Amino acid sequence: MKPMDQVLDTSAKIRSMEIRGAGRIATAAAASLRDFSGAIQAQSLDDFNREMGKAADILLKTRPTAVSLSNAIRMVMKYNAQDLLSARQAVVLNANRFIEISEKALERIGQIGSRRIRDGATLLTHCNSLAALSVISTAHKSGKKIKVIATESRPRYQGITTIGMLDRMGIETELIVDSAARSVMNEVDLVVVGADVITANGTLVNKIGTAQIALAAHEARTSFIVAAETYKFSPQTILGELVTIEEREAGEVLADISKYSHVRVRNPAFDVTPHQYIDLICTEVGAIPPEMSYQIIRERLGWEME
Ligand code: RI2
Repeated sequence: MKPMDQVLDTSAKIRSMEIRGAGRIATAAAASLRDFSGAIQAQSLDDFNREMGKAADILLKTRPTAVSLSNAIRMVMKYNAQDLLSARQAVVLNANRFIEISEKALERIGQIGSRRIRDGATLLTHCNSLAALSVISTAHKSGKKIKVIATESRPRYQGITTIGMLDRMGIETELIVDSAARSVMNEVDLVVVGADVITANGTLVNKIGTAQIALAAHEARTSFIVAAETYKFSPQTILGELVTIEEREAGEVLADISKYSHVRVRNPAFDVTPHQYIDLICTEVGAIPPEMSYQIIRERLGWEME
């Protein structure tokens, strides 16, 4: 396999969602750049920089919403080497550091977030988020008796992955269709979801359906928390940049559209939950109100006005 084929293969898997989840696509991209840096036959530092730039670009274009991807790529590509050997070493170091930080963050989010869960609580989660599941599994492992209601998360049914994971942990679980969220909300003590992007003002961008769950939780006075590593916060939003919402193929929603001549299927993959509906964001550096997102970006992502 040529070095670039490995990058193209990882990119195809991210695009098709064989590799999915904001955290997992970020670590997969970091690992892909690391392996690529060791495999390319660059003759000079300029060659190396050019090839790394191409690979980073390909990975960056796979999915447009999750900022974890661009943050991970930026962290890996932040090398300022004088020669080829040190450039390679820096990329490997950066990538491995990112992957390690990401794993540790999940553990810490679990510890911090699980403190919000009381014994006997019923939780609701949407889609499949490793960060949200870390909160849930840590609460379970600490001996709290919990029940989880999981949505299917149409159209890709990531909820089925979630119930599989909950089942393997031995957690009492109920599966509902997405539109049943309001019907069960009065039984729910706490909603916990992951994040694809958190903006400078604490707005959450997450799997389609999250916003109406947040709205239902707000109306039912049910707590709504987000579990997210700090690399899910978007530095670009400080500059006023809007988050691009990925629109995926119609075929994910309706297999055969050809028999309808006046119908267009829309398939936005994410939606936007305003910060007013979020009680807390659990990150690896602490549980913060959404309004503190700006500080997280300034302090954790080394963001500088350019
Ligand atoms: P973790 C997923 O996106 C979901 O929206 C999920 O809430 C979010 O990433 C975060 O997941 P998709 O790839 O990083 O399924 O917490 O579109 O695993």
